[in-house]
Amino acid sequence: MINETDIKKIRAMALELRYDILEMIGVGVAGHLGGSASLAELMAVLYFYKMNLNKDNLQDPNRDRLLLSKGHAALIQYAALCEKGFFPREELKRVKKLEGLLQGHPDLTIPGIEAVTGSLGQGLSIGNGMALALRLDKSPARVYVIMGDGEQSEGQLWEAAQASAHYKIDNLTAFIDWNKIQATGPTADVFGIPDLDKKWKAFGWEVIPADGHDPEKIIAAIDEAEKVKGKPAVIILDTIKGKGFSFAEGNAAYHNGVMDEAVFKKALEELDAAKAGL
Ligand SMILES: Cc1ncc(C[n+]2csc(CCOP(=O)(O)OP(=O)(O)O)c2C)c(N)n1
Repeated sequence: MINETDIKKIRAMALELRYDILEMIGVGVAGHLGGSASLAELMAVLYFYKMNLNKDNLQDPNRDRLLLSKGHAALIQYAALCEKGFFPREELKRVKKLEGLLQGHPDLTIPGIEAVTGSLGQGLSIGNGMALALRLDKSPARVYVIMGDGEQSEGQLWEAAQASAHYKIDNLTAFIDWNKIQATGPTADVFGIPDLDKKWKAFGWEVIPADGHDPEKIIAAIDEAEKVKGKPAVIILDTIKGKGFSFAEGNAAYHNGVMDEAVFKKALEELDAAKAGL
């Protein structure tokens, strides 16, 4: 079982990742704050506690793989990869600049990125292929695929979900960032997928719900998912879009919004207050 000190470290890392997101977006430029911030705790758990992935094993066939199927939230993945030392911090200042390494969606030129994502609905298909290859190689590595709740409207995703069940893929853990808001408004209004848990169950998956902002609960859910054999497992993370920034929480305007000076300052102040309270 994870101890209190390690949990604190994960919480602290999730905060650092949120600072990094702010640094990348800056003032007066659109950036995916909401769907990045909702994943901070999960990313901190995966990259800094769970996954076998570091600077020295990036080419190791037995490394764990993470695919951010909701690729528009790349900033949170870039933050984690940067904190792991996969590229210099200066790159955070050059996000979405032609001369920079980090573009608007994950790209294979970035150390630690395993697939190009951004066209929603494709990550699970890619993950299935990787997981099957790893199984053939008798590798202990696991594949983690992170999807959005808005992304659940993509048909390809449900074909992939059936394939995972058919092939009894149990070396892959899928996540749904159930933050209930997509690009233009509440997911339920734009393209609702009611009974998400029942649908995944009906598709042959083990479904595990978890509080997506509680590192301890996330870890317990991942451990539970790993114990599932002979079928795939998905963790539905109950999250808040824009978590950590009061003005962005549950607010579709910050899906890909612009912060002015005042809002940016408020964002920093809120992170500072959270840090002081750790
Ligand atoms: C195939 C495809 N259709 C549409 C889009 C445009 N798009 C980008 S983000 C987004 C909403 C995604 O919502 P969700 O999966 O809930 O992500 P989150 O709210 O967690 O950021 C859409 C429709 C896309 N990237 N790919």
